[in-house]
Amino acid sequence: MTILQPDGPSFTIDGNHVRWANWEFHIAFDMRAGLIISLASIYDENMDKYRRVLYKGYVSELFVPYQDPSEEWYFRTYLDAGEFGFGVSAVPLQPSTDCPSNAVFFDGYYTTRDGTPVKIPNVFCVFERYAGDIMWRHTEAALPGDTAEVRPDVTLVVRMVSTVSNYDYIIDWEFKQSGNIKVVVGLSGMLAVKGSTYTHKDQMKDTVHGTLVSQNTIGIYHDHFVNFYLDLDIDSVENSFLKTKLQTVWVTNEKTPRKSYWMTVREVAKTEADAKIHLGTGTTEILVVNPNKKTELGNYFGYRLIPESVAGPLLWEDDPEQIRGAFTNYNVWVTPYNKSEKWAAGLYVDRSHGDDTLAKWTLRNREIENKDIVLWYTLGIHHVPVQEDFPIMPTLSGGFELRPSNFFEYNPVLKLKTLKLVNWVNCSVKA
Ligand SMILES: *[C@@H]1O[C@H](CO)[C@@H](O)[C@H](O)[C@H]1NC(C)=O
Ligand SMILES: *[C@@H]1O[C@H](CO)[C@@H](O)[C@H](O)[C@H]1NC(C)=O
Ligand SMILES: [Cu+2]
Repeated sequence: MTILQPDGPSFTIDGNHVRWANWEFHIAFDMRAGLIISLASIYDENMDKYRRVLYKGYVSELFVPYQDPSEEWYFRTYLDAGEFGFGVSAVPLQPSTDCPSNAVFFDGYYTTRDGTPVKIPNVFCVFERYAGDIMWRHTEAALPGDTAEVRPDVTLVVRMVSTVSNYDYIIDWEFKQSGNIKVVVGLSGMLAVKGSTYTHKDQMKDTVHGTLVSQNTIGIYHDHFVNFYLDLDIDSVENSFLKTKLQTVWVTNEKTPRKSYWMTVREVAKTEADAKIHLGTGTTEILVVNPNKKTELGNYFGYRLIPESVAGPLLWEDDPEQIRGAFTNYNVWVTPYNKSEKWAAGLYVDRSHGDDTLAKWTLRNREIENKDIVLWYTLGIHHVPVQEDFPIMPTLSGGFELRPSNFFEYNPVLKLKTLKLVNWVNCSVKA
């Protein structure tokens, strides 16, 4: 496979600053969080300036509770960032396989307890991706000759892989010219397995807490919860959090043949309690707006969170393990910015009792309207192992997207030119 960029990549790197197409942002390595994206701003052609979207975003914690209550397994309820270090566990990316051949690599540094610097070479890669996707298109059938306009979607990906003992987490931050930021967490690696005398499912009489994935080998049920800290600054620091419910309205008058339609009911979250959301229970749009700035048409500048994964915890809230992993009690939380509140399960999580978690902080029920706010989103995957996950699991992905919502006056990629196609005859001859 060949990827050719004869004029080089179309991003520039200045220290840890990356500029590409209409985006600019900063990347940093942190022992605990791994990849940190900050100061992400997008150029607005209409206003002729860069506009801030994300002040800071990173993986704040992971919670991986195994579902086997036996003596040897009950305590396996890992908090991967706080206990192991999601950054310390990051691995050097292999050129051309972990990242495509047009990728540019960054090294990461951290210090050991005695102050010795340690380098993780190739800890991040940055590359332009064209995967054959469509950015936007339309065929105007009413015009002669079926006039069609299509723009292919070229995006920029920042990648890190963290191998926390048995599992490999692939973290991608993908920037799109449309203003979307797509974050994908891919799971691969090895299952945590338990030895057993069973070699066939028919022998399994007592309760086993998983799936027989190979002879004498049980893949234990577990969850993966990944919490993202998202300090959005939608075109400046003071923002508000809105929940928009889509509600069905039943028609009672005779003026329309319709029996029903839906309307939006918008609610501004005034305090932290208003902003706790269980996803999957209703149709709610999650929106961060700048309540002080509107488009020319009068809509607040905003960005939506589009969650792909809506799983929540299945443990009792008073289970000691769930108290430690209480940041999973809701998929979405909003807090006022506080420099001491960075880690969803607390600063010191090892053998913690859950005294310093999102669930505790938000009990103060602070005001969050028109303030510097932080959005916390937990992506969850319930993992019932299957034989195909053994011995190495093909990547399973989950993610979310941040998408402009009345942030621009109109489609920001409308004026983009289409790609110029080049036939590299020599290249195919060599191959
Ligand atoms: C900031 O967070 C810390 C830790 O949760 C807390 O002790 C402190 O009171 C918070 N400050 C404010 C202003 O909420
Ligand atoms: C293709 O190969 C020919 C002959 O070797 C050379 O003259 C030409 O510059 C090459 N074209 C490209 C695009 O590399
Ligand atoms: Cu798993």
